[in-house]
Amino acid sequence: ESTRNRLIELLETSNHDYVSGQFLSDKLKISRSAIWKHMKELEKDGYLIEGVRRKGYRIVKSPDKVSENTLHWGLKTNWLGKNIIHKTTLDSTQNTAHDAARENAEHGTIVIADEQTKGKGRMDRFWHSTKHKGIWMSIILRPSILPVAAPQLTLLTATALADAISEETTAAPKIKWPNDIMINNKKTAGILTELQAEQDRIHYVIVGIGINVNHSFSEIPETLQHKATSIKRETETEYPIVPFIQCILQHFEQTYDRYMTEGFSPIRTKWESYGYKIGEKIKIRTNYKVSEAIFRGIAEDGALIAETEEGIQTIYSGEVEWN
Ligand code: BTX
Repeated sequence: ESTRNRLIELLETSNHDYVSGQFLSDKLKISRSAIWKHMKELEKDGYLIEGVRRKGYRIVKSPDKVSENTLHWGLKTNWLGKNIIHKTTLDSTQNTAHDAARENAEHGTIVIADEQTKGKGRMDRFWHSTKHKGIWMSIILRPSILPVAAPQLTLLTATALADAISEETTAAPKIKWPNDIMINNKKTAGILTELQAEQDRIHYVIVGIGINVNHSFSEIPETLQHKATSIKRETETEYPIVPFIQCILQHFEQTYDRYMTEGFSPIRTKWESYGYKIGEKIKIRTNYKVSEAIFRGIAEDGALIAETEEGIQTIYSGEVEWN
C-alpha cells in the first residue's frame, strides 16, 4: 500500500510526462509486472493512466474519488488518518467506528463512507447523507482527558471545520452552539461526539462529522430545505471532495494538538470568532420558564454564557431557543 503511494508520487512529480516502467521498478524495487498490477489497482481508484510501449506510464487524470489511496496521497498530517477505512455505503460511519475502536483501532483512525443509509444525529435523530454529495466521516480518538471535558472536543471540532470551510470555500461559516455549522443561517454541517468511558477514564471517543458539500437545492431533502443548505448552494461552486477532506483533517489535527498542549483557552477564542448570534438576543429555558437573554459567549468548560435580567447564567445542554 505504501508502495502504491510512492508509485503515485513518482508519477505525479513527472508532471504528466511518461515515466518508464524500468525506472519505476528500480525505484520501488519491484518487478515490472508488479508495477503493471499496481496500475490496474490505481485505475480502480479512478486514476486514468496511459501506458505506452517504450515510453512508460503517465497519469492522465487523478480522481476526485474518495478511497484510502486518494486520501493518503498528499495528506499532510502526522497522526490523523494514517489508518483509513473507506466504504461506498455504510449504515452509519459511527457504528463502524465503534466496532473498529472496540477492536483496538489506533488513535486517529478515520471511517468514511460515500453514503450512509442510517446516518445518526444527536438524540437518535436522522442525518441525511446523500451519496457523493457530502463528507460523512468519523474519527476515532483516544484522548487522555477526563470524560467531563469531552464536550470541548465537539467545540474543537467545530472550529476546525469552520477553519477548513473558510479556507476551501468562499462561504462564511458560523458555529451555532454547541455543534452546528451554519452558512447564511442554515445548517450545513453537524457534529456528533460519542464516548465510551468510565467515571474517570475515556476508553475512546468517536467524533462524527457530516457536511453538506455539493448538493444542489433539489438534492437537499424537501423537509429540510427551509433550514438546511449545502456549501455549493450558498456559494454557487462545486468543490473537489478529496482535498476538502484532507484540509479538514489537517485543521483537525492542528486544533487537537493545540488543545492538548495549551488547553481549551485558544480554542474558545477561535470558537467565539465564529460564534453564531454572539451579542444577540436568544431565549433560554430554565425551570419551565423561558427568559430573554443576550448570548455572551462560551465558558472555559464549553458551556454557553447567557446574560438575563437575573444576571449571568451558564447553560450546558439544549435549552436554547435561537429565534
Ligand atoms: P443534530 O441532532 O444536531 O441534527 C439532526 C437534525 O438536523 C435532524 O433532526 C434534521 O432536522 C436535520 N438534518 C438531518 N440531516 C441533515 C443534513 N444533511 N443537513 C442539515 N440538517 C440535517 C447533528 O445532529 C450531528 C450529525 C452528525 C452526522 C455525522 S455524518 C458521519 C457520522 N456518522 C453518523 O451516523 N453521524 C455522523
